Amino acid sequence: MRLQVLAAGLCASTLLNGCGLVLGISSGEYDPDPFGSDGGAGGAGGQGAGAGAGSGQGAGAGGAGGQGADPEPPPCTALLDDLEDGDGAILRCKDRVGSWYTYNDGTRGGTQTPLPGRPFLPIAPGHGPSEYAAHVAGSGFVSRGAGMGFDLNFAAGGAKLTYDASAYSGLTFWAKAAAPTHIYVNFPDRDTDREGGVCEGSGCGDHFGKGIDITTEWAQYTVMFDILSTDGWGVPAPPAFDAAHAYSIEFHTAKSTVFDMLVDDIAFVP
Ligand SMILES: [Ca+2]
Ligand SMILES: [Ca+2]
Repeated sequence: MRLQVLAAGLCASTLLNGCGLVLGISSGEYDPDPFGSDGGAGGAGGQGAGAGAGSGQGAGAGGAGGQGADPEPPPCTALLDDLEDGDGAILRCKDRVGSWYTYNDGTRGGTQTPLPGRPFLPIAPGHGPSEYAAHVAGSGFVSRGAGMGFDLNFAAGGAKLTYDASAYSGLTFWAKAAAPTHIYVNFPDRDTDREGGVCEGSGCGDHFGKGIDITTEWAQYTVMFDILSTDGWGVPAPPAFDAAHAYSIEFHTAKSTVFDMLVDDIAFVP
């Protein structure tokens, strides 16, 4: 894959106050409301969201409550999650509901924290002065690797559905790792996720994504949808990232990677 990460300095998002933010920003420059989503940190607090921990195969253990009985969810902002409510569900909005999960290739002897299917709880501290970030660590996965991610339209007890992200042009987030680590930001969609019914057997999982190098300091990364690519082994070969039918967003490590990483303040780029 071509390495073409757009750093925050490109001002890809007008919602980001810090157009001048560059890699390695000091915590003292943290903007507590970087996405202009006033009240966003508490947006999911009243939804009864539990400690979701769905793997790719199952619904989260918590989720955002039953459908139909809830009051009208708040309108969507570009912010997907800042982890500040301390649970495993992404911020709920009118169209988005989902939980964080971890996954791996099932290599015997591989280790991962948290394990797939177990509650996914944010850990402290988070990016800047924030309290929480998403965390995954592990090693020993020698075939397809491992990672963490969250679904965009998968309520507990319901069906895993696609989300229409076509109004957005990319994704931005903050990340750091215990040691410099090459990761992929992947976007499972209708063509590459088994759930979509398009890909075939072992030809599923070649998601559109982008490789980036995260460092030991918090830094912001932006990945635009129009530069995503696959590895080329998907069957049938998916034509292009289908942003109108996205299932999930994953922070993936390739096979045989030792990983211990944090992700926070994940948002779509308008
Ligand atoms: Ca949450
Ligand atoms: Ca946070």
